[in-house]
Amino acid sequence: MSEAIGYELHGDIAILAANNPPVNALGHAVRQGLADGMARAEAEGARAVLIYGTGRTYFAGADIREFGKPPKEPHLPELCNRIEASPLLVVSAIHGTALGGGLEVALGTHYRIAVPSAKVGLPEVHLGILPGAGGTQRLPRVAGVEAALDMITSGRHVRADEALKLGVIDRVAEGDPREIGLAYVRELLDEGAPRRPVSEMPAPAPVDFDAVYAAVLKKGRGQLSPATAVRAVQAACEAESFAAGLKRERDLFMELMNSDQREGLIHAFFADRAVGKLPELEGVAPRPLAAIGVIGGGTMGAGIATAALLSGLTVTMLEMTPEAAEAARGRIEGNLSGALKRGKLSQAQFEALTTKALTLATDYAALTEADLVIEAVFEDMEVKKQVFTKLDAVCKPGAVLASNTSYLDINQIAAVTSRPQDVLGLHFFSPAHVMKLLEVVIADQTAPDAAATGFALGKRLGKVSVRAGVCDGFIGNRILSVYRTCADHMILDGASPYEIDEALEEFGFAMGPFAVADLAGLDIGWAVRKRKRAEGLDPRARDSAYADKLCEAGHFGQKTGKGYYDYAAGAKARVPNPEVLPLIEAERAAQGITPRAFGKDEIVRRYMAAMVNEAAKVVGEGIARRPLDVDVTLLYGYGFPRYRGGPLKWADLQGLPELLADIKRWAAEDAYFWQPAPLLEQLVAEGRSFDDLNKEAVS
Ligand code: TC6
Repeated sequence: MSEAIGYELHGDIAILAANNPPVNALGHAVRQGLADGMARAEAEGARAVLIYGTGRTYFAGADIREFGKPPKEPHLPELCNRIEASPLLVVSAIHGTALGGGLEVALGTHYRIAVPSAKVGLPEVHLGILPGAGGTQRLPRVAGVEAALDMITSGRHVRADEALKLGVIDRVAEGDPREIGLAYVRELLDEGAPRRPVSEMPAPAPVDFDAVYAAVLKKGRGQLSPATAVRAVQAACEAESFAAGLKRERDLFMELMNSDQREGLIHAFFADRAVGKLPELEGVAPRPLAAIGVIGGGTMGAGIATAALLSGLTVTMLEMTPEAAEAARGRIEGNLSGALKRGKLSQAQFEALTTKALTLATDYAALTEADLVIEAVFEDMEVKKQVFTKLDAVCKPGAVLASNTSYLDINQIAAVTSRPQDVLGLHFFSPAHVMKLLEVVIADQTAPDAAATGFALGKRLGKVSVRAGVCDGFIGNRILSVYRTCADHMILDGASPYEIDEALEEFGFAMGPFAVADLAGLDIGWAVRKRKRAEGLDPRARDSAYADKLCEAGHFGQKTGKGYYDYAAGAKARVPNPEVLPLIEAERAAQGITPRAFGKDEIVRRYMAAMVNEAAKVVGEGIARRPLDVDVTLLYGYGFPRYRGGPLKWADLQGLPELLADIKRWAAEDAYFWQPAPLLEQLVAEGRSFDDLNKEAVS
């Protein structure tokens, strides 16, 4: 017997107890242990088998770390069939989560009991695959096609009460999984309940699978796994036998298993969990965090305050005037009423948050007791310096002082205080109570426990926190500014904003860069361009003024109804603004450029190469610690398609030598913009990948 599965004969009931922390993943030892345990129970004359998990959960799924490696027998599909075919009565007792292969094992058993807090689901589509151990064949037989399609294509976790209604589980009972499981098995034996293999249940009636397939494909924005899973469920209804349905499921599963999308999504899964693991902060305790201050109650400040209130922190909101403070309260209440409407907050909680937990102030003295203060004031170095000088004067010793700047130098800001060790950047993304990304920007003198406090705040607010170093734009905005510039160059050379948006939306971005610019407000880019010109552009840098003309005409994007697009018929019904192309043509003429055609592939390749090249510089300079930090930043803050894993995972999958060759080729037309990143050149020379760097950093 494998140690991963404990075996015990309790009277005439054999008990198989999974013991593979932390989540009882169904790795090789667990699968072998289950197969051996079934055989032993049958050989020792047991009448029934109970399967449950020790520790925090039933099986949370196949062991994802085994994906991409040669599979070892017993394979999960055969194991589920083996369990189901046993002449003994087999029962699962579920607590924690029964996910993916975990739920498939449970569906291979004849009866299922769960504790009320348990959740079940088939989340494989989030990993770029589909349930490949009979889940697409068994779930529709117990829950019906509609419910199975919903669970399998969404991957959502279903609570025990709903799972009971759907027929996925047979009973819900409070208690220890072993005890409730044993009692249930005893009851079933006593009443002479029959074995109940799901594979012997009748095939469910088909639905219009072509229509479902098309709808799911569209919703997935290029992600293949949910739509492919629809075809597997179709086989449950239409295949000539259960075995034929399983075969179809297997074929589709293998197709997805061998896809880049599977690699991308599994990379994203592990990157999510690795991003917060920073060796330099291991064992460093964060400072206490109960009361925070937010300076500036605009969209960003109000969003940060909302997130903090929702996490149970008390917030002092500082504004310049009582009127501005009241306006900030209005914004916060507006945000919170969204949570109220969605049922995430009760009316009583809403009132407590907006009265007791939130204090409005116009005097810095109100911040003396704050454990951490975040400023979200106007993006101007002099203004920020004034704020930090005042904070330095009033805040208690040890308070963490944070700036929400999106590109300014945190070292300069820290330098105006007498306590640079307490200063860091906390770069939120708007709307801050919704967007998951937080860049924790560590300045030269930031103390480890101040940094740890930044991460602790991120965790408390439910954010994905990425450590960033100081530079213009940190990780995300620095890379953004380069790929945006690449898009601007393509426009000068002949592409239209609409072609570029279309190509990138087909690539999988939620929105193309020009639609994003319209959403964010064209005035933001205009201000940055003015600042950069004032600082002095490198004479080799290409510049253009057509976008300024759009702003001069009062077109700032969605908020004014027009930008690159015209929004007269609503945000979703955007149409190209007819004023844009003539402005671009005039700019090309003024610069003596003869426009040429750009295909979608070239648009994507150049845009992505610019992104990857700058990302490699960001990693090479230590602004991001590992390639995966860049990937996570782009996934959570910039609408990068998760099924591609992030820009540096995408680059690995494309092949770094080919990408570098393209960059060098384009350098012949613009050597200033296309300067290859030293790290990219080094990796190509050494035959290594970005993921090799991730693995070295994690191991
Ligand atoms: C499948 O089953 C396919 C079947 C078809 C086969 C033919 N494997 O998330 P946490 C690790 S596909 C390996 O922080 P939580 C995780 O990396 C699978 N490792 O905890 C982390 O390790 P670290 C379908 C796994 O309490 C540690 O466990 N199943 C796996 O916030 C703790 O994880 C899923 O997709 C795994 N399957 O959430 C479920 N799962 O400490 C995926 C976790 O070294 N898992 N780890 O960083 C989850 O959704 C969550 O982990 C959770 C627990 C809800 C189970």
